[in-house]
Amino acid sequence: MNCIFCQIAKKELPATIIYEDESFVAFKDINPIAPIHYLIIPKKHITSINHLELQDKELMGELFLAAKKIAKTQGIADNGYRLVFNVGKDSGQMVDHLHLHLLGGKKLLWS
Ligand code: DGP
Repeated sequence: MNCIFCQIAKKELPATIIYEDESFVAFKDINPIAPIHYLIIPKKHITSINHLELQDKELMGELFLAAKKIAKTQGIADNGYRLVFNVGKDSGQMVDHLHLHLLGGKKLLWS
């Protein structure tokens, strides 16, 4: 499978990794739209939210806990941040590996 986010998770492609644990990698988005813009991905390849299985339930809970931890360590937990999943073509999902956008560092407008 030729998945760029799997390759980033395996360190076969470069990225600025800011967090890693057994199940997830988080790295700077190559095209940031906020002062802080990270992508948090499961190391397991899942194409999108549409492709989740019941067995992924615990992993997805852990994904949100990782996001909370990263927001805290990056100093944006108190001011607030936005978590976004794009799902499918109408959302603009460009990379077919489930990823959670973590955005912060400024007041975010909804547009
Ligand atoms: P989405 O539209 O939700 O699929 O967002 C994918 C994001 O991934 C987009 O904001 C740009 C980012 N991106 C795409 N390719 C790369 C890459 O090779 N490296 C990094 N760091 N980010 C990437």
